[in-house]
Amino acid sequence: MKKVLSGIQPSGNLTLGNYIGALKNFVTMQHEYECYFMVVDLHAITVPQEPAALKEQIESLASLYVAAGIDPNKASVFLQSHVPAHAELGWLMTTLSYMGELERMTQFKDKSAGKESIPTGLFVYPTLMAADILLYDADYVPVGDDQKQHLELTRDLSERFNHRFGDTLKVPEPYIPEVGARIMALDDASKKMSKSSPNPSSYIALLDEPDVIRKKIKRATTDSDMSVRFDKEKKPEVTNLISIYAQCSGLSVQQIEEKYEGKGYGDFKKDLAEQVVGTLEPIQQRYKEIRSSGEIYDILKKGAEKANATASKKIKEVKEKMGFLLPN
Ligand code: AQP
Repeated sequence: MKKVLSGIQPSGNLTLGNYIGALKNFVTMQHEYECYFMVVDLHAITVPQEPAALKEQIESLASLYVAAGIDPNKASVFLQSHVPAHAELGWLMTTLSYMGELERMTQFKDKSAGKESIPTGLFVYPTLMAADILLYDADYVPVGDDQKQHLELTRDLSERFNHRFGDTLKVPEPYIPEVGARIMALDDASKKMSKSSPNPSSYIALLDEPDVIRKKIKRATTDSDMSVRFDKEKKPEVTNLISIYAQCSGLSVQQIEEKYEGKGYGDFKKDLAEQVVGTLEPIQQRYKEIRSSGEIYDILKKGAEKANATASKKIKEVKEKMGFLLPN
């Protein structure tokens, strides 16, 4: 069976962008593949996190995975920090990487822009991400298209390793949704919707109350043209809202354009808000149940056991190939 692996950072309130670009695909893929879905807590600390907030974000994100429909009996749900091989292979991958290729990563450039002191972790983040994927021989990695460049680096590193030490690591493929691969901020369609944005009205959080969602969509930036048309170049804001509508309703872009032909943005936005509320309400309901039951601890324990079993075999193989002396 082909393998799938992906993760999300517990670095803030999960957004509709994370859901559409990643989580929604996780839920679909668990029925067809052997899946590993992590909370990448070691990645979250590449920017400073307050310990109590980090702990809450980790538990919240793991619970959201399950609330969104990941079945822990089908897929392994676990924390990256519960599987020591991630940090270990991360270091080994760092030693195979070059400064120049890491400097070219656009996410690094964006996240370090304007900072006086740039954390080293932010710089080497993609080598840890490569390790996350390569430990499990993942065939596919469901991500939004902002992660495509990191995945290309993962492919380069695995090919480099195989070339130098012999065939060991699987070269993975990205799995990027056709519509909604990059959901943009509600207030500025030139920026992606991001959970660590300081402006909460730029994103819809998965745990936002229905009335907050309605308000945010009502205020979302549009244009003066007043036609509901998908056009990334000329109408980026409306195009973004259509992508969200399509992903939440299951309608195609064309069906949405036809539905709102000759109507203004008022009706479109009202219906869009109800589509989003309708998508998130069952997730929020299930989330509350999971948080109050404490069941997530058992799920994470079971998930880590399975992940450790796979990852520890791979790290042993990698170290052997590289020339490390293994313990008896
Ligand atoms: N706006 C987006 N549209 C589509 N997909 C998105 N993803 C993130 N934002 C969007 C996808 O969500 C997954 C988790 O991403 P991550 O937590 O590893 O970090 P990120 O890509 O840096 O996401 P954020 O929300 O912007 O987090 P912060 O603000 O902490 O950096 C990935 O698959 C990503 O593609």
